[in-house]
Amino acid sequence: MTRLQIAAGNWKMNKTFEDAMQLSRALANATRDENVLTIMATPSIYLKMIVDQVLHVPGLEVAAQNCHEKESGAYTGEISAPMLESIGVKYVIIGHSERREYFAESNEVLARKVDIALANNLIPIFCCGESLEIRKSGKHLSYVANQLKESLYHLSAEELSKVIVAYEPIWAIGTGETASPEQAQEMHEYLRNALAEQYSEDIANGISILYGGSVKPANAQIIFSQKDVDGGLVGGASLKAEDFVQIINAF
Ligand code: G2H
Repeated sequence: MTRLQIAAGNWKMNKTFEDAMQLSRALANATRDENVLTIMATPSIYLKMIVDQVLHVPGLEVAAQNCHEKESGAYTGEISAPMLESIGVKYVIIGHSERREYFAESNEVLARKVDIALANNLIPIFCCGESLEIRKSGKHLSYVANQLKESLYHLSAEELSKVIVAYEPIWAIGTGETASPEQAQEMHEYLRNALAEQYSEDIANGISILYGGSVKPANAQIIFSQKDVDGGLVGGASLKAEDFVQIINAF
């Protein structure tokens, strides 16, 4: 089965307005493989402007980096899934390890965020991954599979088929240290098998599983060439158009 290949840039809390618009313009105008779904997860304050800017650009989409678990209400400072849908955003990152760590987002909260995203026609990019401590204990495979279980397995097969999974080992995030291609493949294959067992082979084979954690132009190709790696969720290297374009073209 051919799965969607995806290069998603997670800008995190970077870029002022002018710089953000310049980066999205550069990506819109770049010579890049349009068969690779390219996603820019921008700071929420710029989402509407960037959605409008890239509206007719093939293969280029916009994601939010988070959404609240409730539809609406007295949650000062938060952004809801209906708000994102109303400005034309199609994707939302859910459960990034920085959200889990700094904002105490549990698997249960993330399950609700996945639900609210899907209910509002947003495609969740669901992040999972283990700490160095868990990797060293040798329990990383079951730990990450459990994150999927607790946040995704309540979904129907039809709902699950819409989700993109991103495996991001915490020890490789922003550290310059990358999981080896073999370590990435081992985890992706394990997760795909777990999804096949819970749902079906067909469904598991259709789900794009991205790798994240210090992906850069120099290592993208070898990581993306692994059988169960369908692309990357890229932080630091997505902040410069020339680097990110090299990553997009590395499939
Ligand atoms: C992991 C990744 C993007 P970086 O957080 O989600 O960031 O590529 O900088 O490690």
